[in-house]
Amino acid sequence: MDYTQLTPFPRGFLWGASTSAYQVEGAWNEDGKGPSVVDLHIHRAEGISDFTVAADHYHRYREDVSLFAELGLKAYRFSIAWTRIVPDGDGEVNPAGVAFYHRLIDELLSHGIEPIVTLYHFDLPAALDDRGGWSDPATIEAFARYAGILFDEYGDKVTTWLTINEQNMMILHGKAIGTTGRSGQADQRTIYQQNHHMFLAAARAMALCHEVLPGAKIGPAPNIVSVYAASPAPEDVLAADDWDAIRNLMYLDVAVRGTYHPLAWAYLTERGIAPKLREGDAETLAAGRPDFIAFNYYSTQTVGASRGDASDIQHRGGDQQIVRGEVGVYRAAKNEHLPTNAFGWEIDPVGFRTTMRRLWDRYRLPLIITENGSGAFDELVDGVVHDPYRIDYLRRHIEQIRLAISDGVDVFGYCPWSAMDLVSTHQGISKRYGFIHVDRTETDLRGLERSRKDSFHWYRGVIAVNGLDLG
Ligand code: BGP
Repeated sequence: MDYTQLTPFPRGFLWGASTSAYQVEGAWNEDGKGPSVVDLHIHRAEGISDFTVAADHYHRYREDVSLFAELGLKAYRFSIAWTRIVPDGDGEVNPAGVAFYHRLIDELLSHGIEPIVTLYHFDLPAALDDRGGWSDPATIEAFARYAGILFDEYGDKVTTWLTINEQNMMILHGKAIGTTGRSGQADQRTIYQQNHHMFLAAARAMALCHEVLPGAKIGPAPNIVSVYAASPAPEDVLAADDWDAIRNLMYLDVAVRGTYHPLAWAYLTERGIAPKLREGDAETLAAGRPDFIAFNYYSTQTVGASRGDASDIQHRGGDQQIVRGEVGVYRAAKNEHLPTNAFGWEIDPVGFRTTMRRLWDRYRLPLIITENGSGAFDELVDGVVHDPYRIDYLRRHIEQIRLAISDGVDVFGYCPWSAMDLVSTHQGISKRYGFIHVDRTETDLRGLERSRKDSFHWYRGVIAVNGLDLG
């Protein structure tokens, strides 16, 4: 519906920005850090930057945080690398790694920026992967222990925590992201057993957080998008419901309600890939409850009824690694109403509003957006990046947050991807998202100098007036 008057952003709204450890830090094997599965990503395409140096944030975090302060960030959402804290996943704690995040968090707090910490963003310790990774229930114990170490170390400084970043994307696109480790791609039954173990690990972390840090808040951070039916044909609407349950709601229902979504469970059972539940699992899931829902949003998905053959399958933007569509479940469709970005991702600000409304409607938990953005090939001309396309994308999405707030949705923060340029999960450094340009190419590290893009100045203005004027 249209409004004659919009509700303003609440006071204290967390205007932020996001990164993840392996994409921004570099120093992948320094100061005792162990290797992670993404460091060793064995399926990375040729000619694409690895994560060894990334944006060198590990060495330049002071300069970066001072730029974040100049940008006016109220919050900075980043992840802690498990392998800096416990290099082999479940053994000795690495004091140098622990000290790094104390320095980073202290630096943020000294500038009045609230740290929002993701416990685990794709970078499972390779040593755990060697022992079976998420297939082995021992990894649940290792994660719970690691979470406890972080709560003990940083709990007096960090009050907002995220459990696992985009568990659903690791399950659906693990090979492209690089999270499947040395096993490459396991069979679906194994993958959904791993999924179940991650659910248990996240539930353990939530319960532990509430026990040891009563003043803190914690929630999951899946990638959630509205799923549209390709047409009003009832069969298409049904397929959209099914895919919504499998792609989105399974992850939130387990996190929020402690039980599997019935449609998602029916899918797993029908395919013979339902996880085995051990004694006590139901109680563990029920005991871990989030205080809010964090979610990442880039674009919506449009689906039709399966035709039962290969025509169900598409690749996002021609990207051979990202498969959409599943025979017998749904057909991937192109949404003719939506433009696409340089990487073939559909751009859908209104879908952002419907996503927020649906989440609020179903779960009634406060929402924070922990990623939103559009990858682009930026050009540095005379030391400046002019990025009107980024400003346009973000402006149109922020407008929709205000509309969702006017709809009655409780949204308390927005952390676009990404605070600064970093290495894309599987498409290199040339695919940029940041407000701050980092001078390097896929193969040439140049000076890694930082510079403010046009979007930096624009976002600074938005934050300064609490989103009242989007420029
Ligand atoms: C999300 C991840 C991020 C980031 C982002 C952009 O799935 O949580 O880590 O990479 O997507 O994706 P990409 O780097 O593939 O453009």
